[in-house]
Amino acid sequence: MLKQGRSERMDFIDTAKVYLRAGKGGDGCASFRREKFVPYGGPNGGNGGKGGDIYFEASTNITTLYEISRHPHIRAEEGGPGQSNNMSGLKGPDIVNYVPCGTIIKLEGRLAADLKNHGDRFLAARGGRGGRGNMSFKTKFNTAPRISENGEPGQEFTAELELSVLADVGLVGFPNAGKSTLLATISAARPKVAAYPFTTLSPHLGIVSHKGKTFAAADIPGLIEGAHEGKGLGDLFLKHVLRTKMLIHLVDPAGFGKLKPAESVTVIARELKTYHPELARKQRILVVSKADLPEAKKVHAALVKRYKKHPVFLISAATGFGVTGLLDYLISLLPGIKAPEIYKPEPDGDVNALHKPVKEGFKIGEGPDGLMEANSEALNTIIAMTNFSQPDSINRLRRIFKLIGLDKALKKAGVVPGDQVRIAGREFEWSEHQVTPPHKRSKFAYKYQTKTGF
Ligand SMILES: Nc1nc2c(ncn2[C@@H]2O[C@H](COP(=O)(O)OP(=O)(O)OP(=O)(O)O)[C@@H](O)[C@H]2O)c(=O)[nH]1
Ligand SMILES: [Mg+2]
Repeated sequence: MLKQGRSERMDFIDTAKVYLRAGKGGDGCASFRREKFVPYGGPNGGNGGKGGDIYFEASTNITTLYEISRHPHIRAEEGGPGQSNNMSGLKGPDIVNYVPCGTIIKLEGRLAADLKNHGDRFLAARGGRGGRGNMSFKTKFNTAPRISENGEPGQEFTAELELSVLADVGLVGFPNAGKSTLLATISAARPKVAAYPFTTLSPHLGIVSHKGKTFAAADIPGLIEGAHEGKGLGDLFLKHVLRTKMLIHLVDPAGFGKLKPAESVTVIARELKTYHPELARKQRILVVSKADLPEAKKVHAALVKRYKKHPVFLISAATGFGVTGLLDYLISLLPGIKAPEIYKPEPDGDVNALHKPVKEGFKIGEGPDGLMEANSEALNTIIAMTNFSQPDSINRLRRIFKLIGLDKALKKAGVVPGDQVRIAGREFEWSEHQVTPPHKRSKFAYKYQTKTGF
């Protein structure tokens, strides 16, 4: 229903900005086995389930980013909480977003993935791990831990998606040159064809099969002089031929407006070069279209004379004249040309690299209200995973602060016992009270017991 009345151009969306939030891990459970005739049943709180991940997957069934741009907030579900009886929580379901082949994904401004082929998958935001239940904190020395972790928060990113259609051959030229007619003749694609300029408003992809060989061809809206300044439909669509192996430049023997065919060739060449040097480097084949028109032969002969090094073809998509010859030439050339690497994903754009290891340093400084603050991604996680309702969890947190060197760093920054400090957004009163780890406490007791013969 909604589709009615929407223009072709509105449906073709080639950029989208989406906000991703992967699922938080489920909280761990702290419980003890209580059963008749089973004294000291021990801890039996299960771990929380992992939060849902968010993926992007390339699919040939999708041609635009329209759907995804309409739902820019993507959130995966939380993992289930752990339960008593040592039951783990359920895993939060993953979300897979399907995007067209040729979608580039930037995470926080860094190019993280280029999904080229059907089925290529990219993990864009990882769900948090489930918090540990008290069962997993049980040791020889601490057999009744009253500690459980909260689930780890899921990763959050702003992702920018950009579609750059993947084709082997790009069709370029002035409006009305016959680009769409040619694509419709050589492939099953059915772009709109009409006798007025700017019929095509968005790129079209067609798969061409010729003598057992297959390649993809892309038809883009017509270019005019000054396209790089936004004239006509501008050069917005040129990025869709950026990754092709070669270009077919269609020349209308009737020219375009006041421009003669030969002049139109230089104008298009200039527009391509202004947009991206890669387009000027690409092999370009000149093809005079509409061979059935009386002036076509003359125009073809003039271009052959002018561009001696280039092959110049004469075809008619309407009658089929010369089309086979052109396709023969294309399939002989294509295997020898490598597609240019325009987009190279940065290694640190990957989601795993964006997720800093826990040992990463922290920043210490005064906050806007004069309180001493310590911040880092790892601290955020540590605080979020601490269950502040359990005294033993708070003691564990103290030991972690000591272990990662936060104690020393705060002392160095001038914090004295009794001061308020803010760690990852949460306020604490700083004390140097040393907490003996339970295993050390118990070890001592154990040694003592063995020495005294208990
Ligand atoms: N006589 C003749 N007319 C043709 C031939 N190929 C295309 N045409 C006509 O030329 C006109 C424009 O064709 P399109 O294929 O829409 O041209 P286009 O280059 O895609 O145009 P835009 O999408 O506006 O950039 C249509 O009226 C076609 O019927 C041909 O080989 N011979
Ligand atoms: Mg067209």
